[in-house]
Amino acid sequence: MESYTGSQIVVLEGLEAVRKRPGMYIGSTGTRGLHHLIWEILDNGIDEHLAGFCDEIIITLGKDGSVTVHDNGRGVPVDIHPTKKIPTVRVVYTMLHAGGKFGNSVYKVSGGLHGVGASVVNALSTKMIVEVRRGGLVFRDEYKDGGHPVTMLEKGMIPAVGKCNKSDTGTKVTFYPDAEIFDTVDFKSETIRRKLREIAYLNKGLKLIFKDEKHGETHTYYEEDGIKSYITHIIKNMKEAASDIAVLHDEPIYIEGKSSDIEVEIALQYTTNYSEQINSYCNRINTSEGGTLVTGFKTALTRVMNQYAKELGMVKEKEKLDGRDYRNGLVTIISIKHPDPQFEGQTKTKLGNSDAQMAVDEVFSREIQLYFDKNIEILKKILDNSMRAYNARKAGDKARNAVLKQLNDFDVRSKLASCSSKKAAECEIYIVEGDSAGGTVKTARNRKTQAVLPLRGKILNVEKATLEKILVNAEIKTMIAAFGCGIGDDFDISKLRYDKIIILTDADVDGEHISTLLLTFFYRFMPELLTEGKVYMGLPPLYKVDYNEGKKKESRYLFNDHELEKFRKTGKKITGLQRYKGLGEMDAAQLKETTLDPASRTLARVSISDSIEADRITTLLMSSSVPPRRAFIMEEAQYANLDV
Ligand code: 1YM
Repeated sequence: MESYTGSQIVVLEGLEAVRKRPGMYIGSTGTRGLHHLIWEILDNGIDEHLAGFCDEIIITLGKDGSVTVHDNGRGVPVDIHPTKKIPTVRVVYTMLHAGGKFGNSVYKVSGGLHGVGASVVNALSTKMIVEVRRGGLVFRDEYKDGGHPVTMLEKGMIPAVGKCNKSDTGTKVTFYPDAEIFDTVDFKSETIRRKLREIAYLNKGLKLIFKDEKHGETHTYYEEDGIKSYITHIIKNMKEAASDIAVLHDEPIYIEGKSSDIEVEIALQYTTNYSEQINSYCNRINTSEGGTLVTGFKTALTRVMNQYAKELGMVKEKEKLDGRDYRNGLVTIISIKHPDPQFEGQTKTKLGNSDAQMAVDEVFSREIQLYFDKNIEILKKILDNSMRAYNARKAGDKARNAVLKQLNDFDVRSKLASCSSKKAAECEIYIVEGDSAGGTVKTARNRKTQAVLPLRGKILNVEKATLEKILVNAEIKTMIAAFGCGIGDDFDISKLRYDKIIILTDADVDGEHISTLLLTFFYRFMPELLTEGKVYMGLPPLYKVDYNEGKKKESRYLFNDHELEKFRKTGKKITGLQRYKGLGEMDAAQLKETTLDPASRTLARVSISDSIEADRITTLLMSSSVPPRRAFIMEEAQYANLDV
């Protein structure tokens, strides 16, 4: 066996660092971090598609717990790397790369946790096999135990293991995640399917085949029309949720163009809905905090529409329509490809490049005018709709101002048990289902830092209602007043009085329904609460077991049936088992220990990880059937980034 070269030893030290602090590289060692391994390998295949060399990727979930990603691109180079002096493929799979920028592909992914590189996946796997087809030969490089090469080099090169057709090229990577690193190594088919669907929408012409051997199913994702079909998908979901929503024009409008080095793609369609929805992506990364690409779009739309409104004489001189009116009912996807994206903001999902603003503005205003000049009837319908929005807004402003004025201390004091500290950074608010549980929480809480707002009954379904209607609801009014940061267009997160908003409901269908309604309300009117990670779910335990540990009597809380099952397998002698039907069954001391005390409670942070998911939250789940709602809460808790 050839000995490692000097650089190879440094390499393994790098991968060892990944094993020591995996969270730093993949976010968490929970379900989310586990799936991140797939996205990481997949990203390289998608980069190859963006570079124009790959049109099919097969993802296989093996029965043996492995994942295989196979693309038909050029194949990772196997020649000797000019500076590292080992085969390039080994450099890619064993060396850490800052920011993941590697190779010369123009549009590399480099935001958030993306692009940490394939070597991180290798570091966190017990076994990894990379098979490259290139130049009529098949190469195979294998690693074990977190990136240690198994394949012996011959004259410094990876030996070919077979021949293939010269035109048959590609990269196939198989890995086995390390069960000692991850809390679970159980991949979720549903999560993979949802991600592949989004990738297909954002990469038209790329075929993604998911072979789910665990369930004996195959799914293919291919969207010839890319983001245009994405719009259709979103609107279909909206209609399922609220049957009275219609479109103003039959087909989504699709625009594409290039300005400098920036490729711009926009799809949009107007609906009769009240709200607007803009999903934006840069190099396929969901820029959920928006940024320059969204600003460019909004400015251009307002300018172009103002001009048309004036030319067509549809708006009187004294009426002052603004951007909000022109975006009323609008569903838009903006997707750009930028050679050097700068991601900013709290969650690194806000695009900062000013040239992106100019590119989107230029491409959109040029192309939309060409479109409207040919489709004047559609333009008129949109302008009519904007005019209606303007009139409703004027009427609504009056009503809203009246309601907001009423939000005085009396309203809040009647329901809210506030905390004495005025320092937002240390304060938390518990929104608790039911008056009786609310009462116990009030007794058990830390009065200095923990405020309690009990919710009586169900809050109204906010998806279909206008803001004016919603503001009539007493529970919601109290909540807005307690948060202190306004709502809708007036929302200002810097005024939020609490660092954490913690939803505490029973672990039953009603509880799930209430939390879904609350999350939907936040998502629609205070989305920053979610994007800034301010919202948490309290996770009260489902069981308390008393057991004997040798001669000592011990007790422990368990959160679900799975944990109980696991506990039973330990063979410990169980002397008592209590199942909590609801928060109301816990006494103040138990509630304090399990859900209030920061030292011992378990919270799940609620996040919106991708926009299809966000879209699913607001639309599908608000339909009248109960099962999909439950699915959301369960999944969200599972995805949650646990903060113990
Ligand atoms: C299943 C995962 O990694 N495909 C893949 C990776 C690369 C290439 C092609 C590639 C890139 C370039 C030139 C280039 C990578 N190559 C490198 C590096 N699929 C998967 N397919 N030739 C081939 O970017 O110039 C890193 S990734 F650095 F070696 F070029």
